[in-house]
Amino acid sequence: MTLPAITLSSTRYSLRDSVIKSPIQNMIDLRSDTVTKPTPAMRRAMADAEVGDDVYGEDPTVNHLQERAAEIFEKEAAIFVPTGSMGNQTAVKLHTRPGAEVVIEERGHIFNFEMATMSAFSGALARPVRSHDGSGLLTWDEIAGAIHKNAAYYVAPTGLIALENSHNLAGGSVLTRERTEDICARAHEMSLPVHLDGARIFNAAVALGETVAALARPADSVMFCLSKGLGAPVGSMLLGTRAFIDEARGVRKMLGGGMRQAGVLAGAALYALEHHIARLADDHALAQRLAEGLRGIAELKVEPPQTNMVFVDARGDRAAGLIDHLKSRGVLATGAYHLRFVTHLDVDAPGIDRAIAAVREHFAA
Ligand code: TLP
Repeated sequence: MTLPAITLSSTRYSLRDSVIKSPIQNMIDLRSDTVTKPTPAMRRAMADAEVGDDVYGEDPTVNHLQERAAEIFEKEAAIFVPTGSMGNQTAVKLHTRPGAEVVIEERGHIFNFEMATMSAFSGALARPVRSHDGSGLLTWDEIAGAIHKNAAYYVAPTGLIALENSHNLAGGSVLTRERTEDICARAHEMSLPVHLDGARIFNAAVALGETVAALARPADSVMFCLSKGLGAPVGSMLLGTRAFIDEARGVRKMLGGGMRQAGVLAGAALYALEHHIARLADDHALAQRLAEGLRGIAELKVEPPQTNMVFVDARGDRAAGLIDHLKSRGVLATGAYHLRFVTHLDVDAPGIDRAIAAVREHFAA
């Protein structure tokens, strides 16, 4: 069978057309901070990046990124992974044995939004824990109550404690350095490792006035995302001891995450680490602006934002259809009655004001 020849000119859209005609263009896209596009300067850094085959460890830009991330976090080593989920699940795999439990806050991303990978891939079982004050930020006592250590032989042993900072589904809330230190010190007394899902740890650090190194220091491993508030198009990092990262390389390959000339992505990541950290404060200010603008609408309960997320409870008949109304006004958010709005480097104050106006218009009708 002869396949028809496909030439670039015969494809329906050129790359440029698809960018220009994307239906999402000109929308105020507050669904997530994952939606950002690389800036022109970031694209230049990508184009200029030296590359090699990273499966052979020969991509100089990836190597530089890994060294730079380890330096910033004051950890021994780092590995570049395509996604935050892969970074988290690589850590779960390395810290646990099949049949072990992972103690995690009940709204944790690793438990709720990474399929059932911890069971399918690592044979681990989540032991979700509710924070009694509803904050999503567990205390040591709450964690301790869920740990099985030297329990009866028919009880699954705890293998890992997983923390999240900032905690996405708990409103982008931040775990303080002191709380993290306390949890990790007590876990280590019991010889239990702690993994920190720091997808947005730079947001937490900016909000708390801490360094990411201080927030991550007591944890055995930490994952952070480059493709969220930092604005890179792809990629996350997993950090820990050198021995842990050496093993992580094999797990990443098992998961299909061995990348080749990934330096073009690492170039964007290095640019983001250089230029996009301090500006996260602007995203936090925009979240405050949005929360302020939504206050006083009777049908809404607005949670005070701590970082770049605004969660809003919209109850009652009049709240129905809010998300569709927003879409019709060019504003995107996620959720139906529990809405999430996320600020990031591709939205500005006029965009936020447009979102506020669209919500107000819905309830004024
Ligand atoms: N979060 C995404 C969705 O999956 C919900 C988002 O839009 O917020 N940890 C945390 C705390 C995350 O929020 C996410 C992504 C991940 C891990 C996974 O990162 P990716 O999407 O790169 O696998």
